[in-house]
Amino acid sequence: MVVALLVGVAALRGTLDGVPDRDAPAVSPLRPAGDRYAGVAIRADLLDDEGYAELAARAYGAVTPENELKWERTQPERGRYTFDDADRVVDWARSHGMRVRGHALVWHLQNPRWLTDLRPSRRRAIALLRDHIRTVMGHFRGRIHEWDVVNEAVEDDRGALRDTPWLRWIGPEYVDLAFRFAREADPRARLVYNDYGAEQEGTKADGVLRLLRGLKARGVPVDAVGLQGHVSTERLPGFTATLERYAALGLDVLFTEVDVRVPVGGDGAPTGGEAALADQAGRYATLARGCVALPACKGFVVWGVDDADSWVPEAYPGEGAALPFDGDLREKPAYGALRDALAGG
Ligand code: 9MR
Repeated sequence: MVVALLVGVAALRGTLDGVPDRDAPAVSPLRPAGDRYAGVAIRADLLDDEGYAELAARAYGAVTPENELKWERTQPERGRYTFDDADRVVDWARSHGMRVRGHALVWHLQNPRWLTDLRPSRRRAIALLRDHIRTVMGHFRGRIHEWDVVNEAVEDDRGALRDTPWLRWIGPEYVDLAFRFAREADPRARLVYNDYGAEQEGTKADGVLRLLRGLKARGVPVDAVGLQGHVSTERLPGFTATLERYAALGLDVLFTEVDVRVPVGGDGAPTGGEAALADQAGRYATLARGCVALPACKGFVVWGVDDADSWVPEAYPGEGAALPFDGDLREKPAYGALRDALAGG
């Protein structure tokens, strides 16, 4: 049973003895128009897979550590900070001439139990927030050019601030404070508000815009909005107009976690075959063209190197194959479409 399971996992990952044997294909790199960057989310533990690492370095010019900078990883115990995994990704990226986005300083998920179990006073909560932001950003000062300071603070249905420990402990001002502490911690870093489902018109985008407008009005140092871009091949109503509304606030716009999921069968392969892959390529191109058409759009990041390592199948049963490379690191139509669209084609 255990052996069968291991063989199954090995087959999925293309390994037999734990040593990955996936070869990186020869791809031409993404070269986005203007001063934009094209990036990819990377996991520290997968950097031992040479094919994975080589492909990422060949195709992309920037990196986001996928989980390594989240609170549970950087401050697993109160006052004890650990940066080994994040350092590994950051050092690897820099040794390949890639820039690094930091993700994420304040979020309601992937927090350690010691934190969520606390019942701090408002004053104590503010001190915790400041200490964390200061220590984490301070450690990476000069190596991480841009940070998701607050992630997913807006709820989906009403567009109000989501109920999180920080909202309960500090009140709505926690968002302002996080950005102010971030500016203090690294005055040269670009500071980003990051969220999902806000790249199309609707209550979510309205809520995000309302939050950002308030931050700007209060002089809070926010430089950009990060649109995650976890989408399917369905239409995105009001996509272009929504991007323009963010830019009109004087903010940069970034696509920070793009993937395009399609229906898949039990083997993880798209049930729609080539037509599904073509639709997916079209959707990548739409997002990338939206970025290139907008002078304020400065970056486009894909959420993972290949389909074997994507978060999507677990979160959306029956969907997956969401990235530009398949689980054997083979290039899918999405990659060429993304390359052409980002180049301005
Ligand atoms: O891709 C990440 C996955 O490995 C983690 O298990 C998951 C935990 O919630 O977080 C995923 O990344 C999320 C990102 O940090 C914020 N936006 C949504 C992403 C997908 O869930």
